[in-house]
Amino acid sequence: MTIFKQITFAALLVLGTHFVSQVQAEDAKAGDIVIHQPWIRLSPGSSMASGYAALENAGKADDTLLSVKVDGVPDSQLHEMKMEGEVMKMNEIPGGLKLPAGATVQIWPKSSYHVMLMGMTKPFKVGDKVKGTFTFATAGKVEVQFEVMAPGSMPGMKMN
Ligand SMILES: [Cu+2]
Repeated sequence: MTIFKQITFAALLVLGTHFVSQVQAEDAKAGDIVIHQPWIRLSPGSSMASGYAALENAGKADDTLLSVKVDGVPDSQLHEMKMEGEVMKMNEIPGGLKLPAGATVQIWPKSSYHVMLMGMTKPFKVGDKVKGTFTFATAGKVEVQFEVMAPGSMPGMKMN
């Protein structure tokens, strides 16, 4: 196990305890899936950005996140970061992101997942509210509102 993986695992454990099962103002729900706090982090001087959320599967069956679309973003992919030798690489997750029953999967800067948002011609501004759609294999489609945040920033841990 690499140091990076150990740190990521520790971060997941810490973050995991902060999430509660309540639906909050900006959360969205589709079937048994709750999308907690969708937000977008801008990249400085770039036509790319990253999308984040915490996905809680409150059901008894596994589900899969198939895609995340964002208004004004021509191309988006679910990415996983991995160490390949000494180099950190990111790749599209084949077949989508698995959401085990009863678990919360973090698409978050300290996890290995993010939604890569590409090809924007009109950049978002900090504080924008941007519409998007999450599509799940079982739970179907759900509309969300992303909050746009500055490079390097992150929502406060206001989950509980
Ligand atoms: Cu990426």
